[in-house]
Amino acid sequence: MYLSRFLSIHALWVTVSSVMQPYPLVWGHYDVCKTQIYTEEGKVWDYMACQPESTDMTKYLKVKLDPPDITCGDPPETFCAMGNPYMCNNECDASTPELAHPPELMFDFEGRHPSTFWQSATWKEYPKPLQVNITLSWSKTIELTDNIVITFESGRPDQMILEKSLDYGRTWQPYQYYATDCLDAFHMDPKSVKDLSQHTVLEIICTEEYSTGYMTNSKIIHFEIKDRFAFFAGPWLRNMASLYGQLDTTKKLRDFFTVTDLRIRLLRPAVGEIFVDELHLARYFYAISDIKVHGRCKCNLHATVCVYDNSKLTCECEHNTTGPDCGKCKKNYQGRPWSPGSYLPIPKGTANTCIPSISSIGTPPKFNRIWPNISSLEVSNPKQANVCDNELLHCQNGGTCHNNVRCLCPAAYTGILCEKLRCEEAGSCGSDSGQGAAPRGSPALLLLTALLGTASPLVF
Ligand SMILES: [Ca+2]
Repeated sequence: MYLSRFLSIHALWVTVSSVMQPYPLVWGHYDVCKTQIYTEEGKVWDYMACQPESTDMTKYLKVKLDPPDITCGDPPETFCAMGNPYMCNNECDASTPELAHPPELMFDFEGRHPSTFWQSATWKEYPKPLQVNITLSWSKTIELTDNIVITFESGRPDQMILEKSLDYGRTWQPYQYYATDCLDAFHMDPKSVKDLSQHTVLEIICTEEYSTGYMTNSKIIHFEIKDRFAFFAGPWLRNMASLYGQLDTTKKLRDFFTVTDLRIRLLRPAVGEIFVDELHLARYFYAISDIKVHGRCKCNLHATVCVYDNSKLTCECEHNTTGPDCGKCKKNYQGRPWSPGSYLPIPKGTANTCIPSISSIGTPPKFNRIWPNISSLEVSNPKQANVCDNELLHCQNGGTCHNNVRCLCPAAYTGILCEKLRCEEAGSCGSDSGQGAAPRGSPALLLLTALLGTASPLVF
């Protein structure tokens, strides 16, 4: 028995070792889903919350432009030089590689001189607006971990909206408005991220910081992820525990940094003067040399590896979970409802593993259909995780573990791990019985309070 258990653990360890990749602990812990620990019984698995490494997500996106034919060069056209708007004999020609500016040049390796860039057609149809949507799609939920940085080769646009989608592009919400004049363009008062606070961190603002006209030297637009993190983790992001605590307990905050798609809506090119120079419309266009998006696959703290296969990102789920985001329990592991892992308690978090579909006395019929009896479980699935083991999977409320496959509960309790009051199931608990279990998540809240110290509670 022990030998077979050891061998299966050893096999698992070899598998895990072969897929685990070492990387620096830039983002704290959560880089391992399980580890072996030594107990009196020998080696056993210790499960913990885990997440993939933060990485350059532009390698995995699909880009779409709207209108689709807005890229310059088909037919060839001339435009004015970036540095000198009165020198208007530069050429864009889609059929000549050296003169073409296709969208993929927004995501190639930058650092060479001159830059490579995508460029739109010029504003020759003025006064009809020159508007372009650039949609970046991952077909996968990702969590942003660093600023989105857009580097323009042309002047930065006079009006632009950065939008996000959480449902693969079906619906869109604004992330941030950018304008030379926020009031005029969007009827919004100009703000900077630095005007926000822990309480207003989710506010959608219009900023004039990145739209300072045609002749400015800076070509960069940010969407400030790190400044927003800093409201919780401090200016140098040293107190990541505090940020993780907030992400864990505040779904809205976590969702704010989660996207499946981004959309850059270019609404008006840089003009730099009050009036558009109608005699030189070839001065006006958009050109972007680089877009940076850093993030990680959202795997609900159940995976450290996210694979890119057939142009698709998928979490390699641990903890008996499955799905592209590890968002449900594997078949036959639905012994308790699926739950995401938790960052708390710091530093290892809580794995919230899925457990086999088997219950103690009073097994619901659906579980009976999956597991006709205990012996069939033991025979057909010798490698399955235990329901309880007195080491990591504790029976609660005084329950005792029987043969690792069921908790024997005291009379007042029921549930796979004796986690439920029997009277709760019957709906007959008195309001002052004094027996009620602590509210779910209360240890997490206590820890969070400790982590945040004197910080006032968040209101979203
Ligand atoms: Ca480039």
